[in-house]
Amino acid sequence: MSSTGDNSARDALERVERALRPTGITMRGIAAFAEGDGPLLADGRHARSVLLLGNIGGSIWPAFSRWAHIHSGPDPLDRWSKAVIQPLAEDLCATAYFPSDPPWQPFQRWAMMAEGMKASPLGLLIHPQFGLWHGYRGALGFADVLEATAHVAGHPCDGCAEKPCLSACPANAVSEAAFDVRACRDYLGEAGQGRCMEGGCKARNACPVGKAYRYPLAQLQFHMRQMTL
Ligand code: B12
Ligand code: SF4
Ligand code: SF4
Repeated sequence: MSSTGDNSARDALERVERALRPTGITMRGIAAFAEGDGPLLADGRHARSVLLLGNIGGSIWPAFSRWAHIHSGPDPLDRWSKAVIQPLAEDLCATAYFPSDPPWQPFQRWAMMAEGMKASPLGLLIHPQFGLWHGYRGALGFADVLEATAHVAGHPCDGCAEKPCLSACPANAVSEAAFDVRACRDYLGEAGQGRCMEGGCKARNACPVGKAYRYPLAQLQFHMRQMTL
């Protein structure tokens, strides 16, 4: 792939879009890096561009559920994401990164660079349209400079006077200062079984932004189960 505005760069992005369309994974912005600042590529160079790939609302759930129905084993969502994204990386001579693979790549930092989003009190990045209902399934690193994507306008939490996410957590794990992972986990292990485990994180559900993108119940329950494994 070549540099900004080139036909080959545009072709590559179109190929990614076409290949991902049946999966519900979407292109979630491009983070641009100065020479030497990007993550390492498979060939030892540093990436100049990272294309983030992820879900918006329940976009991946139909394709992933069909796949999971016939592929058993641990970490199904991570394995499905790799089955979709790795061949694409090879096809485009790009390097694939995955959010759960150690050492953790800074997906949230990349997403902030790519789309200008900021963190909510839950630690999750909040999007003005999709709210807290989006995530990342992988990313593709390129040696070339790709055209950066537009940033979102504003940070929804700034204009949210009541901040219902802060009071909705039965474990008091969510505060403006920090997200208390331990309090959340302890709660999920016992009292949370019938509550957050069944209907999804109460703090996330309480946020009024992007309600139309809330995950379907089966997906909410799946993510909660994965978090406690
Ligand atoms: C470790 C981890 C966790 C740990 C948190 C441990 C901890 N002490 O923070 C656990 C397992 C608890 C967790 C839980 C969840 N996580 Co998590 N997690 C990660 C992971 C793998 C690494 C995060 C990290 O430490 N990064 C540090 C460096 C490497 O990254 P960074 O971008 O420079 O740093 C940012 C984060 O540290 C962030 N941050 C700081 N404190 C917290 C606290 C929490 C809970 C989160 C989510 C982020 C966060 O702010 C930094 C500045 O940008 C990332 C994937 C990734 N590779 O980034 C997902 C990730 C952050 N998680 C994600 C999600 C969705 C969740 C859950 C909602 C999962 C679920 N059940 O549905 C819950 C959140 C629960 C809640 N009530 O809010 C998403 C966030 C998407 C978004 N919109 O921002 C990510 C990006 C994974 C993905 N596939 O998209 N997570
Ligand atoms: S409820 Fe308000 S403060 Fe909390 S995440 Fe949503 S917009 Fe931000
Ligand atoms: S999953 Fe439940 S306990 Fe954990 S932060 Fe969300 S509301 Fe609180």
